[in-house]
Amino acid sequence: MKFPFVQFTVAAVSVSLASAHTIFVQLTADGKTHPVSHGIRTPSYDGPQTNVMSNNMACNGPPNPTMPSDKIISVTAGTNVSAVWRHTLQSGPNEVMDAGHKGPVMAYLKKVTSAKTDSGVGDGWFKIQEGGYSNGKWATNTVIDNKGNQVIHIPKCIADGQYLLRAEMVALHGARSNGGAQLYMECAQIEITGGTGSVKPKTYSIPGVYKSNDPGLLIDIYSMKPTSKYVIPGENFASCLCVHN
Ligand SMILES: [Cu+2]
Repeated sequence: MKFPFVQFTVAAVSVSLASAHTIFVQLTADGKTHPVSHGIRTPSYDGPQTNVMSNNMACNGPPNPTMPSDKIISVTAGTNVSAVWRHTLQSGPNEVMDAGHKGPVMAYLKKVTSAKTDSGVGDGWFKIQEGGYSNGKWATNTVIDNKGNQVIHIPKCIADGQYLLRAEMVALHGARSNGGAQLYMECAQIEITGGTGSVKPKTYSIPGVYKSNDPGLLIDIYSMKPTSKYVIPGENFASCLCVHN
């Protein structure tokens, strides 16, 4: 009885790899979990972006067309928010992403005049959270184990105002070849209050912050050992901005 069952399971996993992508569907902030797509430009399709030089690297887009939102989510500086990841807009907490999708997790902010209308494309982004690989475990698997919650600390030291919050998960199962990394991202429209404004972060352009041959994006993860070092893509942060996890 055991052998046929195991074979069936393996077949099911390899089939789901092709289709089990992921979407940042909703945000928990200031103790409140907002509805799916509230204040987030969610796509109807859960596919990745793979061209790091595309404008759609900023806040997603075709072939995953995104829907605008007229909502802005209030966030208090110095608190943690959770970007909630699901397989599709309809999925529950046990359906986040195929566990075979392994890679780093990042979050960025960009200060904007209008969070509802700014495309996010271009300079202004700074990283506020990242997770990579440690002791054989990928940050994506931490998010899956955490029922899809990517915990992001909103820095106390930044200025109040409207921002785009770009949450991102990267799947590296196909990253042995250039362009094979799958990047998943959505942008939430937020208004930060309670910040001190004492730090002006150095900012970067998206697209531009990643290169297709970055060591964290062009990599054979199947040759890694638990002790292997992994270089998370994107620039480093100024102090105060980052919480490593
Ligand atoms: Cu996928």
